[in-house]
Amino acid sequence: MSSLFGARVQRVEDDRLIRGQGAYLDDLGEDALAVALVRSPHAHARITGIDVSAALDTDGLVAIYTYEDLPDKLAEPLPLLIPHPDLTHGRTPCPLAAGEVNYVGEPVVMVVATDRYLAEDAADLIDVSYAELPAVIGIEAARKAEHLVHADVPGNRAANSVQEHGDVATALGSAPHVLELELRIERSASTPLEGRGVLARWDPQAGQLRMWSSTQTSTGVRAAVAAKLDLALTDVDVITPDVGGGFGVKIVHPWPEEVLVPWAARLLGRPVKYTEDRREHFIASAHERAQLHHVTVGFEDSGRIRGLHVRFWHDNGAYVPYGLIVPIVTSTQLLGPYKPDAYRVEFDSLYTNTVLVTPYRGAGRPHGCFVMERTIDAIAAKLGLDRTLVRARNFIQPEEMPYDQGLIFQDGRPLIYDSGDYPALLARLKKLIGWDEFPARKQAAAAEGRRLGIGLGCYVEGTGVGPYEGGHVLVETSGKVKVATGLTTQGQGHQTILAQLVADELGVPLADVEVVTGDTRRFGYAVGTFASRAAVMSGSAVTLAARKARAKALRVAANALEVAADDLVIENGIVHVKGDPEAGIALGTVAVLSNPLRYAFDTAAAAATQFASGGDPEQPPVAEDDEPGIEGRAFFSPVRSTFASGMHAAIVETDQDTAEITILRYCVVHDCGRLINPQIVEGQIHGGVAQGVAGALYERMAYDEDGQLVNASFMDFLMPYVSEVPRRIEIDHQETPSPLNPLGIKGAGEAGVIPGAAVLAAAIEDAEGIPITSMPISPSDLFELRQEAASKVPGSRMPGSRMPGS
Ligand code: MCN
Repeated sequence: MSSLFGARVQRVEDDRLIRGQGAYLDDLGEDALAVALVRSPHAHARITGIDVSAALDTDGLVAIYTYEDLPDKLAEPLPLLIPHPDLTHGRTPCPLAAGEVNYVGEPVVMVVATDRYLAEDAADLIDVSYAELPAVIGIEAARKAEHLVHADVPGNRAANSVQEHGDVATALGSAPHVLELELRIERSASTPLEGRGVLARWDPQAGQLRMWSSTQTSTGVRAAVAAKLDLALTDVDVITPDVGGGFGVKIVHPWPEEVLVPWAARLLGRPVKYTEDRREHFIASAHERAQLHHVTVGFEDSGRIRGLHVRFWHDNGAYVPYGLIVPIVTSTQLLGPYKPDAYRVEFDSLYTNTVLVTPYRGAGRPHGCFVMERTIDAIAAKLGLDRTLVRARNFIQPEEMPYDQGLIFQDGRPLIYDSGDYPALLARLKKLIGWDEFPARKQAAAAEGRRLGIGLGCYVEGTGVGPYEGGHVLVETSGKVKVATGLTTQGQGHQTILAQLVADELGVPLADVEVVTGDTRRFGYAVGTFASRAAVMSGSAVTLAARKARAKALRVAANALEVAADDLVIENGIVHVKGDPEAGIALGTVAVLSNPLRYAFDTAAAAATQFASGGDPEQPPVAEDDEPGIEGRAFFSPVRSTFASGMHAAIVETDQDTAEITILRYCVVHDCGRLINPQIVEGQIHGGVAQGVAGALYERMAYDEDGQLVNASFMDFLMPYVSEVPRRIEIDHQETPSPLNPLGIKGAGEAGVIPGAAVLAAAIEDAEGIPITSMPISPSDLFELRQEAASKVPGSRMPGSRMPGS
């Protein structure tokens, strides 16, 4: 049997989904009551009264709840998921606002009715009165702190954090050249096609709760709900149905609705469901990315960096349920493949009266990559050197691996790169995009009056973050194999790749393996899907579990065939002596033999009879250290994250008149260790690049000064269509195995998005000759930059001011 590891296996999950046979949250619970939420229309206000009287006569109304109705535990602020010593002023929201609202969209009242329309009708009739308070919108306002988001948080500062390796002051002081840059990334968001949603059923006889949530962590939701509703873990099941994308936003657990809905279901004794609508997703889920960075870099004539000092400010929105993960990732992953002699990073995480900020695909890395790559481009420009040369002169070399960056990473462990070959990646990228040939192409285009530019961006990404993930593998007496892992799936293809791994280990056809994810009934211990960790964590765990099942199968078969287990192999679902496929036992029959009760009603049972033996009458039927069945259960817990890497390059054309930006080519070289399924990895890269391009050129959450999100719909928020994403994304893989897991793999799920802003800023800058320091950039932004640049050159004609056709 040829190995399925590394094979371009078609995704097994797609057929069902494409035929419309998927079951997403809103497809479930037709019998459920519906929830609508009255949300704050103000960015910052005190609640002075809630009058529900006008709503009470609404048809179908079942219940109305305000903060005052919540039992003690539910009335407390929701948990701070990831505390950090530097997070001195962590604030999390209550499920319903407790007297004050801190962003437009914050839930204030929950309405339950027989359907969503009626619930919305009743919600419209509820009169909440507010005394408005000054709103703090944007990083500058938060830093000035003329007004405070939380009265007890001075300076609006949730955290201040500093890391340093080497002596940056000395390094900068001794550097022949010093540059300073100010670099900004604006707000964006995950915007999965399916919003958040939760359904809960309470079984009063059993005293048990069953929930379905469109989440990235069913075990996290279960733990939070059990704690908040005072239930034993064993009395709560959380099932993740098909999920229409998450991209980070569905990891926060629990969302207010995730505790309110099961609480109401228990109280009312009826199933209750909440499905977020698109406007709610815009204003009341979570955003990411907004950061302002000040960089001071000192370097030599060669371009080698002596000292790098990055001071930045992170807009964390109104609350920090997710702790400091985003700015910590920026501060530590910013260095990418480079090794400055000394590095100091300091950030403030600041409260603003806007929706909270939690990780969105890339989680702080696109910002870090933008800062580092813009800095390297600025060094190259200052010294008149080729941009790839400056990069190469700063690379960590393959022989220096494992490389300790001297920082503490997001998992609290030392930031040590496990493996990678950055010079080789760069060589591949230059070849793929034709870097050395580009100047001639640019010149030829210029002769035709066209502006072309090329840019590149490099990153290193910590993936496969711990602490653990588990897997369970069970061989049925039919020979089919059931696999369960606790983490959830949102479209990454886990059913396929985990089946590939188990089929390889157990020697069964892929079609005989069925994988279940995100169902606490099937696997109760799990962390979740984020940080590009499923392949490394669950991939390794199910592999180890399958190896255990295999060892057991071989032992049972060896006993039945009266041969040594070492002489046996499993191929096509048959356990047989090496080189003798005719004389073997079907794996299903082995499963029958593994159970002294021989409890099976299929052909495997009949086949098993020929091996029947009474066993040793002096021994118990199941030995003390054994169990019936062919099963394996294992956990994988790596010592630290593994570091994937990659480099992207793009060629763009900017229109002289309209300032329209067109991507002519987009190339990716990528190293996520050994590839389980190159086709799936390429799909992940395509999706990531689409989101990277979106963040660079189109998507921007636009708050006005009162904290109203003015583009809270797909009419105004420019999510790119297929027409805006590069038609062809050219990909080349490099495989540098990780030594930190049994499969040698690294993660791939976020990589595509990371360098998008850096690459496109560089390419536009190259085309225009104007520094690009803030992303995203739209044609009108570019037009304004052209005018600004022209106004600084006395007597020059403003580029871009030429009328079309002139
Ligand atoms: N893979 C592989 N070989 C490797 C590495 C990965 O074949 N060496 C495969 C994996 O087996 C998996 C896929 O590539 O099928 C992504 O793997 P991994 O990097 O482990 O990432 P996760 O599965 O943990 O997914 C999380 C990641 C993140 S953090 C976000 S955000 C994101 C993303 O995945 N959200 C997504 N990709 C998404 N894709 C879809 N369709 N929807 C989302 O919400």
